[in-house]
Amino acid sequence: MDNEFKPALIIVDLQEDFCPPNGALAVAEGRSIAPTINNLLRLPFVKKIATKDFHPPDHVSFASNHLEPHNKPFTSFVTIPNPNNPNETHTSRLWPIHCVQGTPGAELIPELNTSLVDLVIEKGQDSRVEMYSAFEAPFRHPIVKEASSKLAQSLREAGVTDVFVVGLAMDYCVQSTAIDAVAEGFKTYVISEATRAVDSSEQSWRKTEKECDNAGVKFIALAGEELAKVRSMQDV
Ligand code: VGL
Ligand code: ZN
Repeated sequence: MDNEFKPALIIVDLQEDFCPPNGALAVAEGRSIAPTINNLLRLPFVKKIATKDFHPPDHVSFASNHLEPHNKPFTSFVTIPNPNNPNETHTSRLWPIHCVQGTPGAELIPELNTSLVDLVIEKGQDSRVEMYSAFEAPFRHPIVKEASSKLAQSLREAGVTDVFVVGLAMDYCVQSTAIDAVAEGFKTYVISEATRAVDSSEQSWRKTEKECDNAGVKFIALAGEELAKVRSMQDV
């Protein structure tokens, strides 16, 4: 059926380390989106997935794993090669130590109603590569299969057509996950009220929106027609 509509909800990295007051990489107002996301979890999405940034202690994105002077969290960058092709490289920002496997900072925040989540996907476990996207690392020549998650597969198995992305952080993992969702063939939306950015400036927000728009990701509002369509599924 051409007009089949099977929406999924992807909740990106709603974890302690991305939330005030104690998160190592706290995103302003990060915790405040939990009630909105819990309301979304009550809608009839065919699949509800939460992702977790889940790094080993020696992860390449931690500033502390690099040498002076290029090891300042938030301001230093590192050039990361594709583990399977040194000629493909990717420049990436360095961060404070965050979301280390087995630490409290890696936990989903308790405000999130995980009883309504079908599947939790961990990402970023390969210490050699940064992985903002819940689908795969940013390399394409070739794709780093060892780092890929089972997200695309599980969406396809559920027959998903449309993907609604929320969570943290809008300008990193939400953006990358949404752009990869388009590349995987899904109609993709980011719900503006249900995400927050590391850089919350108007200028940065607009830049992210533009990059998403160029990639075919649509920013929508809670009150928009796309979610009305999801809500209407429970009435039929
Ligand atoms: C993220 C920075 C580093 C995110 C993850 O979830 O947006 N940002 N690791
Ligand atoms: Zn990370």
